[in-house]
Parts: sequence; structure tokens; C-alpha cells
Amino acid sequence: MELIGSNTSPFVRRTRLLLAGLPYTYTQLDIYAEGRSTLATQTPIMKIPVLIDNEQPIYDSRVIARYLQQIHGIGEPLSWEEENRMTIIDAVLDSLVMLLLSQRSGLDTSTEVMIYRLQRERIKSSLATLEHEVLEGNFRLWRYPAICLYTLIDWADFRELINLRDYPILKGFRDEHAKREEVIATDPRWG
Ligand SMILES: N[C@@H](CCC(=O)N[C@@H](CS)C(=O)NCC(=O)O)C(=O)O
Repeated sequence: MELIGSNTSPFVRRTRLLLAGLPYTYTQLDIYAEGRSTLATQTPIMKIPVLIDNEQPIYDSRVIARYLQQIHGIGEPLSWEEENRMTIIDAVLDSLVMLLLSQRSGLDTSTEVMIYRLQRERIKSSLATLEHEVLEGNFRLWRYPAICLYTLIDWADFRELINLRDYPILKGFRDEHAKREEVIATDPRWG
């Protein structure tokens, strides 16, 4: 199996954490620079991660997780409640990625234009719900949803897209798992 990605992507990191301790090849690409042409040969949507297993490419981290579960028995199947939590996590990540790419494009994301107001609204209400879910004990087990919550919070903090002081429960969750060996080994701060 080959995983194509980059160390700073939270979608790639969650997949690496799911695969921790298992044999696979990890190909790192700078998708916004010299790695872009290689990426184009692997996926028309030009997003990472991509998993290649016996010449079968799989796009999208959530589909990759389902594939790994169904084909290789890695991780556990998700309940519908867990699928909903995953949808919330992915929605926040997509909104944060859009804000980051906008900022890198020189756009002011703090203005009241509709597209940015909608993202900020979604991020705020979703993070409040995720804090509540953590308090309820719904991310207690280190399974795929907890891995994805961890990589979301840690990446948003690393990119300074959220202030963890506003989310003490999420900060506590992040700090609780920060010392895991595979978490340290995949820290995006090391590039
Ligand atoms: N839904 C996708 C999202 C993947 C994604 O957005 N990856 C980012 C890196 S963090 C990316 O490749 N962005 C490139 C782009 O938007 O052009 C997944 O879960 O794999």
C-alpha cells in the first residue's frame, strides 16, 4: 500500500494515525509546488490523501478509512452517530481550509461577505457541538473519530485558525492525547 500526502495536511495525518504501526509506503508531495504534476497523475481532484492498494487508487480520507476497514479490517465500522460526528469534523476542516487558502490568496476573511460569514458561523456552531460531544464522553476511545478530532484541533491551532482559549474542552482533549508516540511522530510542526 502507498499513501500519497503531505505532513501538514490534517486529512493525511488522520490516515497516517489510522495506519500507525502497519506496513505501507508514504510518499510526500508539496502539492502547491513541485509535487503538483505528480499529484495530477494520481487524482483528478488534486487533493490529498490518495491511497493506492494493488493499483487501486482510493480518494478522500473518509473513503480511505472505510476501504481500510472493509478490505483490510483496520479500525472498526462507524455507527451512524459517529458518521455524524465525522461530518461535523469534516465540515469544520473544509471551512478552515477555505479560509486558509483565501488568506494565502490575499483575501480578507474577516469581512462580512456572505461566503466568509457562513464559514465562520459553521465553524463556531460545529466546534461548540464537538465540545459538548467530548464532555459527553463520545470521543473517549482512540478510534477513527477521536483521531480525526485530534488532527482537526491540532492543525487549526498550528495554523492559528482558532484560538484554543475559546475552546478549553477541545484543548483538554488535544493535550490528553499529545504524548502518544504516533501523534508526536506525525506532528505537522516538524514539516
Ligand atoms: N474530503 C477530502 C479533503 C482533502 C483535502 O482538502 N486535502 C487538502 C490538503 S489539507 C488538499 O489537498 N487541498 C488541495 C486543494 O484544495 O486544492 C478528504 O477527506 O480527503
